[in-house]
Amino acid sequence: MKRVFSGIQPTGNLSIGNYLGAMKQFVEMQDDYECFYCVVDLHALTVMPTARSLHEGTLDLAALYYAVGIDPHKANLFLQSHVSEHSELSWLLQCISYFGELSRMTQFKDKKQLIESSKKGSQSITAGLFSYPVLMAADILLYDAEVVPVGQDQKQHVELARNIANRANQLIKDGVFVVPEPLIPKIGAKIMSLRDPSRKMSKSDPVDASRINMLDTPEAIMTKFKKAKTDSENLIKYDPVNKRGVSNLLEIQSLCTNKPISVLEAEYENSGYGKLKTQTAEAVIEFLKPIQERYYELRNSPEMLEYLKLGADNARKIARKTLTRYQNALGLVSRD
Ligand code: AQP
Repeated sequence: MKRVFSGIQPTGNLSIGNYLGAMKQFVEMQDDYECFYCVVDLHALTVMPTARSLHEGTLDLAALYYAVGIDPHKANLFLQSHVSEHSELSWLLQCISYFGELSRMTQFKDKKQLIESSKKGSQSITAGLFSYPVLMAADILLYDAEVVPVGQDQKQHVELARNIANRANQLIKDGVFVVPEPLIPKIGAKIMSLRDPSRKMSKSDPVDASRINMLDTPEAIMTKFKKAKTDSENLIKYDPVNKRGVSNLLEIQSLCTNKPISVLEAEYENSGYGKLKTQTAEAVIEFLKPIQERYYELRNSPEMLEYLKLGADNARKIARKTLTRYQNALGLVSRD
């Protein structure tokens, strides 16, 4: 079985964008791959969360993973900080990563710009925010993962992990790391903000109306979709370049109902945007209902903590082997 790794940071309210771009694939892959999925809590530290928001956000995200269908008997879900090999390998990889390549990461540039223009100012851009793609490379390479399911925005970071793996294979030891491939869905790879369809929907966007949170109430979902930004043409057509808002609604509805976009376009041929918005909201409400029910059952259950512990134990066995292999290749003297 091919091995898969992917993670999500507990940095806010998980949005339907995170689900459709990443988690949906995680669930679909469980039967055919050996899966390692992670709540990347160490990544969340890069934006200096409060202890309470990190703690609660980590458990919320773990419960959502299980609620969307991650089966603890098929996939290994764990908290990144429970497997200390992630931090250890990250340092070793930082020593073969270049300042220049990290400076070119568009996500760092975007976040830096956002922080600089906020009240916090440039003093709150941490070194961790800059180097976190190397920690992500360590996350992936530790598991010899061949496939990394992600949304479009993370493609560049997986490419960095590939470059680092190839560099280690050339400079340190041939074959020391498996070179991973990103897996990006054809539809849903970049769900856009409902308030500004030129921007990605993000769980940490300060404007709550810009996204559908996985735990939003039906009323909130309906209100957000009714106010979703579209255009003035009043023509329902899938054209993600010129009609980003309308295309975004069609993608969301298609993924939540399993109806192809071409079928939706035909159904809405003589309709206006009002109907598209209301029916997209209804489809999302219906789709999220069972997920929300399972989430509330699981969130404070003792089984969840047991599953996470089991996931971390399984993950650590593989992570330790890979780390030792790389330490030996580097020439670090073994303790044993
Ligand atoms: N809008 C999106 N559409 C499709 N996929 C998305 N992903 C994120 N936003 C969208 C995918 O979700 C996973 C979560 O990755 P992450 O937690 O590491 O953070 P991110 O990519 O930076 O996502 P966010 O929501 O924008 O988080 P914040 O606001 O904290 O930075 C990834 O696979 C990502 O591609």
